[in-house]
Amino acid sequence: MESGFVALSGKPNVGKSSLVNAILGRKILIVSDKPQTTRNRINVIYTDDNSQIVFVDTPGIHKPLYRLGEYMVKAAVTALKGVDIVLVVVDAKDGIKKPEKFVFEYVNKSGTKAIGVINKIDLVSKTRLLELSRVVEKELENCIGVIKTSAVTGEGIKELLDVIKNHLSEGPQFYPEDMVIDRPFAFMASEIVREKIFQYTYEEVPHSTAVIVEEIKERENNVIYIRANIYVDRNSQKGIIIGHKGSMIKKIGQDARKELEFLTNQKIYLDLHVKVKRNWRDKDFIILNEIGMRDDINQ
Ligand SMILES: Nc1nc2c(ncn2[C@@H]2O[C@H](COP(=O)(O)OP(=O)(O)OP(=O)(O)O)[C@@H](O)[C@H]2O)c(=O)[nH]1
Ligand SMILES: [Mg+2]
Repeated sequence: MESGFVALSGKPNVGKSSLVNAILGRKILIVSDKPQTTRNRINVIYTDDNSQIVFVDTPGIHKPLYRLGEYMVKAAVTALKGVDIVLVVVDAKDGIKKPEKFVFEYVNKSGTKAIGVINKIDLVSKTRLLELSRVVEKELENCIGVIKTSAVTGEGIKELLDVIKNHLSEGPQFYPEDMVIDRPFAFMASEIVREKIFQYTYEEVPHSTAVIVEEIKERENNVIYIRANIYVDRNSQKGIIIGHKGSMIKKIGQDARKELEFLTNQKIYLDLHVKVKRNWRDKDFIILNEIGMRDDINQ
């Protein structure tokens, strides 16, 4: 069997997690139209008859403002080492500016083989792509190819997978063939709730939110009971998450429940509670540990 580890790297919001979902052909990772959606390093496993590719999704590399952000960037940068290939994802619409060069610097320093991925090609003209490819190829020192993709239309996804497969070598099967993610169900559940918060709230609110699943149990009637706490930075944000007469938390809960029911094929009872922990992004290690940052920091 051919196998290997492939990290995705790039500034926030370029479509790293969307690309992993597109490759796997199903939604496994949460995505949103706001930057800094992904907070952890997450392994997503692609397996077919003769290969296994472990995609390592990472948080977007940015200049952090909070300790949470520092941990996220550290998790992203650490992932560059110890993988066989890094997919350096850029947004075709944004082009190559300072934030992209900041990412390229880390990638070049890692010495890892890189494939440039120009994503969101559905949003730009073909002429622009030629020039962009040239720049990416020039800036990435260990570049073994540049692929143009759209995680939305699926264009270029097969080609990307083929190029990755061409660079894999003989290796072990790292995970069981039916495993698609290396995180427990509680993590998936908290991420899905967080995705709905990212979808429905704005400005600092999504970024000030953490979701921690406190309890999961299966009841006699086959209903899975999930209790989760939603932590925010300030009282005003608690009000926004709850919404007028509870309308917002209801919407978040309904959407998350439906997705969880689809995922598990079981009825879900989702019990959400909103709590305030002032400045948790800068100092609350309990929360940072709970949302899985500690593993990322210590590796
Ligand atoms: N039009 C278009 N939109 C895309 C494409 N790929 C991703 N998006 C959108 O871009 C936004 C960001 O996608 P994500 O996959 O969350 O990006 P990310 O790089 O994982 O972002 P972080 O986790 O914040 O670093 C979402 O709104 C996606 O729907 C694409 O190929 N075309
Ligand atoms: Mg992401």
